[in-house]
Amino acid sequence: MKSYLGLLEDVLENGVRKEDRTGTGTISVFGRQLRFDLNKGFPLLTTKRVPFRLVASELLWFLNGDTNIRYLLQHNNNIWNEWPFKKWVESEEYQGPDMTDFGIRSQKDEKFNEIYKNEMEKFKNRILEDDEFSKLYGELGPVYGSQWRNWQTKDGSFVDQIKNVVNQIKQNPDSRRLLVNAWNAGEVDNMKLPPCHYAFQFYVADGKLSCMWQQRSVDTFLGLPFNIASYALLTHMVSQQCNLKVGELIFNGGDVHLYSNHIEQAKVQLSRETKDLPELKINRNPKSIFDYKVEDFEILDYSPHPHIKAEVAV
Ligand code: UFP
Repeated sequence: MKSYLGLLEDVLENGVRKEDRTGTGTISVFGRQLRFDLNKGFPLLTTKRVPFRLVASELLWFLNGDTNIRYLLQHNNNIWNEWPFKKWVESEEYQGPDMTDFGIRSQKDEKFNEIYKNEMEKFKNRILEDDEFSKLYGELGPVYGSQWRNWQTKDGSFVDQIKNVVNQIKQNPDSRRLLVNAWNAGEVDNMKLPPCHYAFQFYVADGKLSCMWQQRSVDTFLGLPFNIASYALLTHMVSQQCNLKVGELIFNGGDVHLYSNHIEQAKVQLSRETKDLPELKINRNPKSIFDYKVEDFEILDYSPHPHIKAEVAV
């Protein structure tokens, strides 16, 4: 996993200052690739702890075709909360304290942060307990899960890209069309967050399954370690379903950036020694790619350096 740290160094050295949608500010480079041999261990960073449990529940949520945060909250996964929360606090129905620019303000203003956390807790509880509310405010729009499993065609039918790609890998492993695409140009405007990792392709050779994904926008410190683990897990699952060994995992990034409030954290991470990679154990051979549960996965021999706190830019 030296290559991830190499990328952090690259962005620190070559990154150009660039303003961004969130108002945080970044340093950024364009067009980078990382490659991981999945036979050399599971690519979870060892220079800080990456919460694998959250990676797994998010991936299963995508694979379920689900686009409502309720499932994530039921699995104690809070990584998508900010987007629906924004919709809620900007709605006519919301009567609580002013939450304008809550992302930035909660980082800078301790008193506001308390009020924000309190509103967020109330919001989460309502999503979990109130069906109507969750339908209205827990929905993220046609994000990953919807495009992966239910891409709507012109004639109104739906394409299950995941089912199709797994079948194709089994029946036609030499195909050069083993692709899943989440960038649905006609629907991007309805999504709370247009896909960051917008396409992936599988490749079979020598009985091994490789996967390459495309990511238009890369939060190198917070997002990327998560994205690497997620595609590594997906590749292991698909290879198990198709009776193949795992091959390589390849990341292609477009706007690869470090937020200005992650720079010190990135330097801390670079000062740490890498350790041996953990192993992924899948405890069961489920009957399809859609039948996995979080408990089926175990990460063995993972003893990373501690977590490094950093704020998400919303
Ligand atoms: N981001 C990631 N990985 C993800 C994800 C988001 O790095 O899986 F969903 C980051 C990239 C960027 C921000 O910093 O979230 C999305 O903002 P934008 O849509 O403006 O690129």
